[in-house]
Amino acid sequence: MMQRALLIGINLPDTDKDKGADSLEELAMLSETAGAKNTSKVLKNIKKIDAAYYLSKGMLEDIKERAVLENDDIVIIDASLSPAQESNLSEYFDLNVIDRTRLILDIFAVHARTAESKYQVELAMLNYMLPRLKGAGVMLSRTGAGIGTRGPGETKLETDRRKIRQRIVYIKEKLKLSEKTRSLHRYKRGRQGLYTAAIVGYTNSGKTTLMKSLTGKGEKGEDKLFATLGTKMASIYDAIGRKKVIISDTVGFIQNLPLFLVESFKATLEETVYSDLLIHVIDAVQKDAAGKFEEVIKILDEIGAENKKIITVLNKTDLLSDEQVDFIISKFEILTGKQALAVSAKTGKNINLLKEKIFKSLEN
Ligand SMILES: Nc1nc2c(ncn2[C@@H]2O[C@H](COP(=O)(O)OP(=O)(O)OP(=O)(O)O)[C@@H](O)[C@H]2O)c(=O)[nH]1
Ligand SMILES: [Mg+2]
Repeated sequence: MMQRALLIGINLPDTDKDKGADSLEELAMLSETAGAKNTSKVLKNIKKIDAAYYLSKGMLEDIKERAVLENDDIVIIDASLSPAQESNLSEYFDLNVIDRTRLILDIFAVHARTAESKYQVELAMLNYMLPRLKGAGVMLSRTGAGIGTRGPGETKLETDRRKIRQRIVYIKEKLKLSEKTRSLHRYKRGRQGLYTAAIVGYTNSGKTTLMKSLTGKGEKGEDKLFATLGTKMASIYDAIGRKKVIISDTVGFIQNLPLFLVESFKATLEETVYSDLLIHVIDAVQKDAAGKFEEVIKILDEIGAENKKIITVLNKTDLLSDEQVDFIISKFEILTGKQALAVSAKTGKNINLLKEKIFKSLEN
């Protein structure tokens, strides 16, 4: 389903200029991943957030005029809107209006494959919907298929408040069960002296491709945000084939990821929290690699994985010259105080070196 989307980027007074534009670029990628076509973008400098509409009166008029001219189907605001702001804007524009969170939820819904990730996405969506229900439970957003209205898999999302609460309890129990199974597996691995390493990083940084390059298993990477939502595991062996480390690939991070979404993915993220080592993948060619690095570290803090051993890899270096790679590595070191290993998951550059580092760091 193709929808014309008008994307509204936001520059707040206390953040630096590039941040809003960068985030808007990312919003464009997100909306493309969600299936929007012919998106147009506007960046607005906000002096003060309006309680009822988020945007100022003048901006509202501008946007409405533009949406009519362009024949847009949906307006996507690069912010976290309150339920009231969302419905007020929707009414004012006479269009479906969604925020960044709902767009991400929508992508999650379409990409969830495993039973566990479907439950996790549904849980996140139900939690998102609860405060947005009117009366007995009518969703504020206009229904009908399209971005911002989809549920995970074939599930029809419940809209009755009482039933939603029951469903949340049911899903939480299901997730607790899968958590138990995981913890049992971890316990067994621990008893066998098996080490685990989790690949983490910003979405689209190349985690799944690295997984495949390291282990020979897993899926092909995709040029999409949030292609991976569940956890996949595969093993690597040391040079003499005696020692084994289990590698897991998991959901990527993004800036302004709402905490409730992180919490919904607790079961998946546990592999990260309980692993012996993290392999943090950075996309060397994206804008603001250092900012995205910080964003990932922040989320690792939030899920309680801040004190882990970390190997940082700078991926996609096949797209850069040696000089550029050296420059980024040293700049990264100055900015973060950390060393990074330049690799290419695609061509296999330094992947054996990475393997060596993995075994070495787990020895001590
Ligand atoms: N040139 C180049 N492209 C790469 C490399 N590694 C990954 N890519 C590409 O980057 C895109 C994203 O790769 P994925 O492996 O799916 O990234 P991911 O981190 O798993 O992404 P999500 O699961 O969506 O968070 C794909 O188009 C890959 O082909 C690399 O070393 N070099
Ligand atoms: Mg992936």
